[in-house]
Formats: sequence, C-alpha cells, structure tokens
Amino acid sequence: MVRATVLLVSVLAVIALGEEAAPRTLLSESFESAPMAPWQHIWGEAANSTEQSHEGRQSLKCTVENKYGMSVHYRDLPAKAGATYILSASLFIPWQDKTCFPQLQLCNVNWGVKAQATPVEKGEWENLRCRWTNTENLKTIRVALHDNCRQAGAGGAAYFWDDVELTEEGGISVTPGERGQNPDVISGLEVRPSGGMQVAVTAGKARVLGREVSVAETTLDIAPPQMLGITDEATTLTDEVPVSFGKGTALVQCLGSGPTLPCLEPGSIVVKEKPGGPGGLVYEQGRDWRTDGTWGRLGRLPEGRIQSGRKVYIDYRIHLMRVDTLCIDPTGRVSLRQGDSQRVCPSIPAADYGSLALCRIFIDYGCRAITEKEIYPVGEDYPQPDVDFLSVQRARVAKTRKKLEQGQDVTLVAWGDSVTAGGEASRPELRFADAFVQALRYKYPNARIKFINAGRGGWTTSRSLPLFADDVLKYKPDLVTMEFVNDMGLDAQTVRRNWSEAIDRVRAIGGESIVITPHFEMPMRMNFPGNGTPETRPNVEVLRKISEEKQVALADASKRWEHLITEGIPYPVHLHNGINHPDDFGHALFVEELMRLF
Ligand SMILES: [Ca+2]
Repeated sequence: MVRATVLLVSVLAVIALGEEAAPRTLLSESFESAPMAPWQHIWGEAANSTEQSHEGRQSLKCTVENKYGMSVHYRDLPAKAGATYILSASLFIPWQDKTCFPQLQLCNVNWGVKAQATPVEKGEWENLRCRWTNTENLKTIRVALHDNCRQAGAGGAAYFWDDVELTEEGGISVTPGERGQNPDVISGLEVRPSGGMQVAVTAGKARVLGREVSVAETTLDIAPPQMLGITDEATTLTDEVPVSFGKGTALVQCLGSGPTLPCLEPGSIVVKEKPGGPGGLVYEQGRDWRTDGTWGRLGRLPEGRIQSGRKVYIDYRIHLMRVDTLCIDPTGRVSLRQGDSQRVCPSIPAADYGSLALCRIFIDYGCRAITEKEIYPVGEDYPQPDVDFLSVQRARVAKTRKKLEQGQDVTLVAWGDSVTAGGEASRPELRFADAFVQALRYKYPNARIKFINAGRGGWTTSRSLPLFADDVLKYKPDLVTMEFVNDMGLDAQTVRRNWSEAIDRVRAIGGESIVITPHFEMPMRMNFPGNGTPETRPNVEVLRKISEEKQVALADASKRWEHLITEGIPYPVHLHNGINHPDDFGHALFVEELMRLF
C-alpha cells in the first residue's frame, strides 16, 4: 500500500510538472543565413542555395554522394525526459531527379530511428511532420535530414529542405534553484534523512545501463564529517578588531587563499601562554582576547594580560567539507562513493561505469546530522537556452562575430573585478576571460584577437568607471565583456546608472558589449531561503533588464549557477576561496555562457 502510494504520488508529480511546461521551439531553421548553430554533415554535400525555397530566398540543397547513395545532414539537441517532440520540415524533390529517398527523422545518437516522415510528392514542396515522446529518457535527440537508400550510383541526386522546426512540449522540469528529479528514476527512490548520519532510499525502479532495475528499500550510513584539531599554533595577536574574513589575526589553518574560511568549530579556541599541556596561563576570551566566532580571526584586548608583541600558543578545531555520491549499480544495489575531505573544493565522486548516480550528499562545515539540506538528487542537465532568445543575443554581437569570421583584427577588453582578473583559477589560461579568448581563437583561427584584461580585484563599477577611458576605451575595443560580482552590494539605481553609462560609451566608439551576470557567492552572502538556491540578488535581475533595454548581449552565468543544485551539484564546492571566487569549473561556466554567443 505504501509503495503504491509513493508510485502514485511520483506519477502525479510528473504529470503536474509536465502540464506546467509550455511548448517551446528548440530549432527553427530557414537556411536564410549561415546556420546559427552547427549542423553536422557526414555524407554527400549540403549548402544553402537560392535554386529553390519554400519560405524566404534560400533553402538547403543536399546532394547525394555516389558510392553508397548517402546524404546526411543532422543536428543534436538536448532532450527532456517525458517530453513530446514535434519535428516538421518542407522538402522539395525535383521531377527530373535521379531516384533518391530523403526522409525526415528523429533519432538517438546511434541513429536508432524514433520517428520519421517520408515524402510522396515530387516537383512541389511537401510538408513532412513526425512526433515522438521521450519515454526512454534520452538525453539527446538527433534531427536528421537524410537520404539513406544505400544504393550505389545515386550520386548527384539533389533535393531541398526548408523551414525545419522542432518543438518540445511537457517533460520533467523544475523551477530554477530547486532540487532535481533524476530522469532515470522510474518510480520511488527518494532519498530521505533517517536520523543522525543515515539516509534511507525508498524502494523503486530505475533505468540503469538501459535496463529497468528494481531497488529494495535501503538505509545507508554516511561517514561522519571530518574535523581537525590544531595544537600550539604560535602567533602574535594584533589589536585589530576581528571582523568577518579579513580583519584581525588569522588562525593559519582557517586561512584560505587570502580571506579566512568559515570552517572554525565555534568555541574551540584556547589561547595559551605556553605550548604543550598544563602549565602556563590560559588566557580568557573577553578579558584577554576576542573573536567573532565564525571566521577564525582573533584580536588582543589591550587591557588584558597578553603583553603587546608577545607570542601566544593556540589550540582550535576546524571542519572539512565533503561530497559523497549515492549510486545504483546494474543489479539494483545501492552503494555510496565517499569523497575526499577538504577545506575547500572537495571533488565530487563519479559513479562507477554502468552505475547510476542517484544523489549526492553534501557535508558542509559543521554538519552534525543529515537533513533535507544535505541531500542533492541528481537531476536533469542544464537545458539549452531557447533558440529564439539565443538568436536575439547573438545578433547583438554580430559585428564582432563578422570580423572574427572574416579573419580581421578584433580587440576584446574584459572589464570587471577580481573574477575577471582571474580569481581563483589554478592557471592563467583557465581564467574565464583568457579561456574565452582562447576558445574564440580556436573557433576563428584566422582572426587576430588582441586581448586586454581590465579586471581590478575588489572594485565595483562605481570605482572603475572613472578610469573607463583609460582601462577600456583607449584600446578602441570591438567587444567589451562586463562582469562585477562586487556590484551585487550596490543599490539598484547605481548599478543601472553605471552599467548604462559603460554600455553607452562602448557603443559610442562603435563597440559591442556583453553583460555577464555573476556567479554565486557563499550561501551566507546569498541568504538562501529553505532548501533551494534560487537567485536572491535583486541586481542580477537589474542586469538582465539593462541588457534588454540597451539591446546588448547577455551571458547569464547566474542562471547556470542557479541550476547546479538541480544537477545534484552543491555549488559551494566550486568556490575556491570559500567565499566569492570560483574555481576552474566555475570559470569554465562563464566561458560556456559567453561562447553560446559565438
Ligand atoms: Ca528558407
């Protein structure tokens, strides 16, 4: 009875979520210009042509090769579990043509046909249409325009495609910033806290290695969080009042790469006159020294018993963080892959080959028991942005893209704060601005790109704007990327004024701009309500609005970070300084969002 109820509830949940999603266009291609995103092409020839068109001036002319009679032109698109796909296209087969068998198909990535439409007309445009529901939870679907008759000697037969459109309706999707739903779970398999450091997985069914497996209800022990004790750390306390991560005397093991980490075990600090065990004075908090409790920073109280400049010895404890991955193997057994314990950036253990990663458990600093907060179901991948939205954004950097395509000189300035400057990629070439330029160089090998990094650590637009002429405009940039996570603390009006001014001044010298929304900072700075991580900083929405009003391209990194929880990734593990600087993975996310525009 219990199991039936769980099953019914999950089925209803899927239906409810499915009904919320409006149909959206994944692909709309009229072949009027160079393809916006890459079509793949493996047999025969295909090129935009003015010989025939259904709508507009051009269509895609496909010419069959001779050896096997093949012509294959295709595109892969991300698919959502449970969604229905409707593919349509117009096809023209000339009367006089040699025998050919063009078909419109929806396939998986191994060319397994899921739905297809075959023409009956010759000598006039015909609309083909097919539809398919993703009950197999494919992650990718392939739209194929092809002739696969495999008859030798068909070489030269040609036909024309136009107005290819793919829409998606329904499917599992969640509100941004919410915990995910694993697309390979068929029923049950919810992971819940089960008291202390235990989790329970409810019975259910999953798709593992392409097969349906049954999983019995399972309870698992999660290893306790690791804590380290530090003894006799010798230091000299200054009188600076300890505040947050930057002021006061730092405990060495709480120091990250610059600021301190909030990894101190509260109440664990003991400040002593002498190292070792008993003997010597133990100084009192509030009388001899003070701390703000969280950040591992101390200060001497001048009226206390610690003489100025005198060495003291400190004992304290710090927490480490860890991510475990809960897996289901092909026999339906549930197991746990335990991750490494680190002060920052612990790795996320992968599932064994052939096993399903069901859920991640995030053991943050100070975790004492598993609650809902620690449980991160592995859900769907980040969806591709809406095709129409992306095409609008791409048009806003059209001048730069054209110059890149034509192999001209292009000057790019990255304007921003410490993150633009590179904090905290492990190597210079992994800083997002450098990696973006490198990606452009790979994509446009003939272009000559001059790159200037105008990132200044700790600065906001208010502080940077007075130097804008010297930092940015004097290079006469074709393109300026703008990133300021530090602006999240400014008031909305100032953000609006500063960014508008910067965009206007770039435009006035004929340049284009990209507004980059910031990555996520540590949860404490984001004020997350409940168990989700929705974007909470009002200035992010202000930036999106400015990009719309000013008609400049948007690279929405914030949206990408917001989705990490849905993918089962606890985003704080990608903050290299534990506070506000992304690691290499975080920098790569910026590059991905920027490259969507090129
Ligand atoms: Ca057309």
